[in-house]
Amino acid sequence: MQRRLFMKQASALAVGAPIALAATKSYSADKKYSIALIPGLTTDAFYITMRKGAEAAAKAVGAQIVFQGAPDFNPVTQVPVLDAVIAKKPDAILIAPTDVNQLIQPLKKAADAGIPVITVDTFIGTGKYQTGSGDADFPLAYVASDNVLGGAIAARALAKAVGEKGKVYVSNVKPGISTTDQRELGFKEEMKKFPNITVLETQFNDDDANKAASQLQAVYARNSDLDGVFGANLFSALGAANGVQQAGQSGKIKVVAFDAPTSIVDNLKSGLVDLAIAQHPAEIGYFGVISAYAHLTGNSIPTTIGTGFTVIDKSNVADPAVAKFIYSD
Ligand code: T6T
Repeated sequence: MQRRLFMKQASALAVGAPIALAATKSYSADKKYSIALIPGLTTDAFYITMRKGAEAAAKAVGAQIVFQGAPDFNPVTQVPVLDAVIAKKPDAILIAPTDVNQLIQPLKKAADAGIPVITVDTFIGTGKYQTGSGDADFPLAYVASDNVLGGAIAARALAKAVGEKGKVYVSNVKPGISTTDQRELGFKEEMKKFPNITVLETQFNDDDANKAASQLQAVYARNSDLDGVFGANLFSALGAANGVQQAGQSGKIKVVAFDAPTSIVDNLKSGLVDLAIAQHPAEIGYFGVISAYAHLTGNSIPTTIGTGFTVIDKSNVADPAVAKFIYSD
């Protein structure tokens, strides 16, 4: 049984230079801190799993998590949620911003109100915080997967699956999301090492799996020699895989998936999906809360915390050490 674990967490735990930051509020060991967690959207297994990790950390330090989000991955619906959270004056805000630019000013309001902000999963601006430059460096820390690396892992896996030649494309959400932009970037950079693979134009699905499925069929209709697709997040991958199945091309058009919802198990076993790159969302939630707590209790924290991946395929999906990284529903 082949087991491939990509664990970067310990080595990447303090990538950013630790900066001494004075906690904005007085603290006491007995205080029960209220930490808000605003996901990209509430119904996504990725954020549901992140919440579990956040709750586990909150329990360990005696804090309270307020989980509040929007029904879709969209700044237009996320900003009012953020405003409502700011009005409740939590001790800290953890947020997965749904756009690199559109969340800067809304989050600045939280920082100006003295509420520490930590971004989880996604970032605003360049993602380089506490640098003293730019308008988006005010969050204290960024806790996330290395998404460029994730895209490169996907490219290598897809290149191998298609025999290092042919036509592939990226099924992605929409431009302006730090995570999925970086995955596409990492994927395309790595694909340059495979000159016999043509990367077709990216298809953007607005986080809608049905749209991703239709797009797969449309790309296949235009390219009957399509060899593979990289689904750059949960809904992109799920939709692309469904599209492959609906087109009767299961196992012929190769699918590499980012994220690992429960449905991935059957899709890997049946051969519809070749490989899934599971992030560690529980770890992101856990270290997000621990970072907030550390800051609130007067400790300095690293500006960047990198979490790991587990690469799952048919050969290791039944291994409990691997299967534990399948997301919660
Ligand atoms: O891939 C995750 C997350 O990392 C990304 O920022 C948005 O999509 C997901 O939540 C999966 O749906």
